[in-house]
Amino acid sequence: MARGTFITFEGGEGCGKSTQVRRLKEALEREGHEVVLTREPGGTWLAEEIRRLIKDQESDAPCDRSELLLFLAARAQLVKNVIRPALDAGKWVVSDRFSDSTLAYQGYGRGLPLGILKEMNAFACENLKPDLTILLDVSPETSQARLHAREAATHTVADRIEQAGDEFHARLRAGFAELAKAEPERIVTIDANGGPNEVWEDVWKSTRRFR
Ligand code: Z5A
Repeated sequence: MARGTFITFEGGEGCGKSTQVRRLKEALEREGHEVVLTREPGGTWLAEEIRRLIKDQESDAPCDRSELLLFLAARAQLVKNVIRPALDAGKWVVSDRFSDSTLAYQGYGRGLPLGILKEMNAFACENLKPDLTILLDVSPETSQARLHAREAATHTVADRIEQAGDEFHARLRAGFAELAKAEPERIVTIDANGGPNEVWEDVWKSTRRFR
């Protein structure tokens, strides 16, 4: 059986990944594909527990290195128990974030060394790489506006990582752009400042070569 197709979505806060991930799953299923949807950190019991520790921990919040190791532990579990088996069964896997987030957030954002992060990423996911990564790029203004609107609508507050300052988010955006420049075949950058339908048209087009 042919291996399935692995697509990941990446980008900064409020870029609209989750919205587009859901649309992609529905559209692929309408075409008759079997699709497994997942997110990082998360997607298994253990990885969801780790997600809670990373995002919501208020006292004794993880330091940069333990944060990295927690993300990698969650990824190793997700790859072994969910992503690999689905790909081996010929399914599509669509993930809301994957290993590029580690390079962008822990590398460009927190300043941990990229070379080591790449090796640790490869170790955690046994060298698995996405076939296609869709990078949704938004300006800081769009990101802020969407997050504020969501907080107001859902009566929630920004989590520990979202609260990192403007400089962190600027490094993050520049980091994602560098990653895309280094791997233009795999990483497709989409201007995601427009409305959901506009962004969706570009997302759908970018998957054409795999369908
Ligand atoms: N992280 C890391 O540091 N290292 C790693 O290795 C990994 C992750 C894997 C996960 O949090 C955090 O972990 C994340 C990175 C870090 N940092 N933070 N914080 P998460 O999963 O809770 O959050 P997120 O990945 O950043 O996603 P998000 O905040 O939920 O946003 P989103 O998925 O990009 O967007 P959305 O939910 O689709 O949309 C956000 C809002 O905008 C929502 O109200 C939508 O209705 C609205 N929206 C969406 N699209 C549009 C358009 N096109 N126009 C207008 N409004 C829109």
